[in-house]
Amino acid sequence: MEENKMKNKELVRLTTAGSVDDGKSTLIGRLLYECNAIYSDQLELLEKIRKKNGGEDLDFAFLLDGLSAEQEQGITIDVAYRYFSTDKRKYIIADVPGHEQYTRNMVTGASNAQVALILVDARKGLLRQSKRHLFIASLLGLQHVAIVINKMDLVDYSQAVYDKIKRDFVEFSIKLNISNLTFIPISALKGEMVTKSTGKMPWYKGWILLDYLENIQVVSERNLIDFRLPVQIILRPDQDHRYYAGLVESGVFRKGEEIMILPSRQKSIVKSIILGLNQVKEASAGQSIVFSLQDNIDISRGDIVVRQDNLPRIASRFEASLCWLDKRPLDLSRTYILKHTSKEIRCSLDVLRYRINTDNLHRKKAKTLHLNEIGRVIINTNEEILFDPYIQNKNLGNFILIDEISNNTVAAGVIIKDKKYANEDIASSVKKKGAILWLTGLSGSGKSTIANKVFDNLQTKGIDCEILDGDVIRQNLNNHLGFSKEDRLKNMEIAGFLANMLSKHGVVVIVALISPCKFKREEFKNKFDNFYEIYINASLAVCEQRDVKGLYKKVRQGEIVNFTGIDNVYEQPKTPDLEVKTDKLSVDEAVDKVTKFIKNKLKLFI
Ligand code: ADX
Repeated sequence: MEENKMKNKELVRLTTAGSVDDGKSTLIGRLLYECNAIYSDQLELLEKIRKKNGGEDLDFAFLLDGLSAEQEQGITIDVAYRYFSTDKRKYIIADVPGHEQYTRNMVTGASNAQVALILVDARKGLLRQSKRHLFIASLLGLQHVAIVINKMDLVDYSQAVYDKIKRDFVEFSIKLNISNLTFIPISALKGEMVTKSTGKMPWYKGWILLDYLENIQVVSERNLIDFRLPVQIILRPDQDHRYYAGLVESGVFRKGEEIMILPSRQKSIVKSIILGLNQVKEASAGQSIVFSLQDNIDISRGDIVVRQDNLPRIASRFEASLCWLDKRPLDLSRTYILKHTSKEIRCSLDVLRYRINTDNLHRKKAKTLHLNEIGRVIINTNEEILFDPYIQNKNLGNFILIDEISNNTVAAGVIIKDKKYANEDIASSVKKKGAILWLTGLSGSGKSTIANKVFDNLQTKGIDCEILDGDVIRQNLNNHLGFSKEDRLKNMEIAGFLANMLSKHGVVVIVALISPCKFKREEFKNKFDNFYEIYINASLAVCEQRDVKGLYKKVRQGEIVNFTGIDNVYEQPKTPDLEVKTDKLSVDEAVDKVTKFIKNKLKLFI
């Protein structure tokens, strides 16, 4: 009966974080003590210490500190887990050291916690470490964060002090993704507002810490929707039977259901599920099972069992937030081992997009990440991995990086799902396609300007693109060509040839060429895949008035002959795929029009 009661209690995982000396050990000791989780011999020891030191309060810090290896250094060095329970809930506290250099431990402690208690010394307020801890809590998507303002006894239980600290934290956390932020003023040493209140802070109308812990809603972290089961071991008890073992990372796995194996996409029906020693009808997130399938299909370690109508993403390039945990800084020229679910794959960190300054949340360009620094990276893996974004499914969205030589865990990361990431993904499908945007029009109509800006738009979305500009091609390849009809045709031929070659390899090529010959453009349209004729149209008068390069002036002075639109014909497109009237639109509008056009053609989300 007793045991049953224990079993049914809801489990709450807490992580604590704070700075050195803010009284974390005292708080945890106090919680354990008041929830009767301290042994009598430990209590006797505390009593002895109190008498020896002549203090009036038991010093719980001794209790915890005495247990770990930190006495000499005066700091706790590893994550230690403590347990206590109330009538209602069971608690596991990850006791995470406050020293900034141990961010690594905070990541470990917080990665499976539902609640973070961030301790603050009332006399010191919001410190760098608190900011870092808040940031990590938001990065790891913790459901609840409580700012526990300790040592209120040392500031005369002052409301003004509390208000100021609260204001500072709120201001800082606005930019963070933390849904539930709570503030609790306490004195761990005096036992005020930890499990009870003795009325020292009548102005405070919020939770007592323990009541807060007892009452917050802890939604199960388990994702029961997206069924994912990475295969860890393949068992062959005899020739005819094959069993597979693995942990149901998320979702529910049922006997008799059709499943799909990734990456091979083979399908089968679940024949049996064994949990412990029993055959069961279903297994859910968090359970390690053995199962068999109706068909004898080839499955390897690291394959993932899913349902066909709910697939994870498959990619060898993705964007992630990374917390660097090694003394040796990140080296972009090296490879690392990415450990994700049951797979270990070699990877390189392609791009360090930025580093986050956790003091002010600014993003900064950086060449590397040092110990405890956090940044946004793009990772390339040697093989495709199957994943979900972290916010959707923690288990399939997190990974660690291992140094192959030292075997150290050098970083912990979460795979991001955001707009940019989605574009990365789509960009790779565009890669297979490629396209030619052929901008034709008079000199001065705006072809190069538009080409450059559209290029920038596409490139920032991770799309491979290139510009072939008439001036540049002529300078580098075709400087033997002049402006006769014949030479212009040759010029077009060469540009068309290049564009087609590049686009076949998945590049979006933006050509900016007067290309006055209609039949040649038509020929390209028929010959090349994804060729789009875009007419950059401005009247001759407008082009001449702009005269960006001063050429029209020279023409009028007789210094240039055969000039398009003046003494050399420009054959307007009759049915261009797109017409952009640059004498009616602003540059931005024109660029927007072309960008939207290509976006639509290639189904991009820009
Ligand atoms: S095309 O007619 O052969 O397609 P292209 O786009 O490569 O022309 O080159 C045009 C550029 O060459 C113009 O932007 C201008 O700077 C320069 N240019 C020099 N002479 C002429 C000319 N007679 N006609 C047109 N452009 C000229």
